[in-house]
Amino acid sequence: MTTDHHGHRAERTLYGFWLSPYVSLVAHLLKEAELGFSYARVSPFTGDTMGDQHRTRNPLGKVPSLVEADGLIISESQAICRYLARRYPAAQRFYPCDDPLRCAEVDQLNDFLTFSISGPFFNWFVVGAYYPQAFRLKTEQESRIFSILSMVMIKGAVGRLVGGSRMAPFLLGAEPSLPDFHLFHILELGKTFSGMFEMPTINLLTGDAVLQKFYDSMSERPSTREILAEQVAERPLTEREIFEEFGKAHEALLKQGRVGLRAMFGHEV
Ligand SMILES: N[C@@H](CCC(=O)N[C@@H](CS)C(=O)NCC(=O)O)C(=O)O
Repeated sequence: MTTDHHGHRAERTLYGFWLSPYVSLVAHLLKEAELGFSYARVSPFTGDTMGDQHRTRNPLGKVPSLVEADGLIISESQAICRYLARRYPAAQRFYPCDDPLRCAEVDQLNDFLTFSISGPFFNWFVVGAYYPQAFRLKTEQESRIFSILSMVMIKGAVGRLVGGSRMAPFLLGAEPSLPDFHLFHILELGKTFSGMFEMPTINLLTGDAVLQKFYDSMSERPSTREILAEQVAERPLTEREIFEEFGKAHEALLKQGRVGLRAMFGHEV
């Protein structure tokens, strides 16, 4: 049984770190559905996600993982959110799995977001800035080309999403649902990391009034404010881990990776 930071017995524990958009997405649904949880930090930057302890929660070595009081363990943010809605009626307001028609509407947005925006966005940021800076890779030219192509693809997909949704101010109208939380955390990642990695183009809010209105409406929600405050509080630790510890924790992986990159790019990396 886990305990919260006041030492009380906690019902469930969310493992991960606040700056992860996927961890924050799950936290968002938990908070909106008023499902209490405690938080335990597991960081990929120090190698903890690949450690034995976390691999018992998720053999794939990713966060978030959610552990329930009855021992159930589940990973993958979308799977966790769907599970919560199926088990707890309070979460169905945001993922209406009891209503096939409304749920289909939510699912199609979630799937588009995951496949065409969130995954490619993550790769854009990892290949374009995060790995090159954290590992000090000499791949400026290659990373720049990847970044430009990613930007074109992702901005196009975001344009389709916004153009094809109600945006009043949320994707499906006046009330938010799961894809709104997902979109918000992609936008927030772009906003935060564009500054941290000096990569202005990944801030998708720049110059987009409709997305900005969506972002502002999401930001007014108490759940969002709480999550953003946690992110701000944890940011110095996360920055230190990314820029000072990440390379050291992944030296073995890096050694192999450099050989491959050198062979592909034809120069030292
Ligand atoms: N599809 C997963 C993505 C989770 C993910 O990529 N999490 C990152 C942190 S933002 C992670 O655990 N990275 C560690 C690694 O890839 O080794 C989800 O939605 O939960």
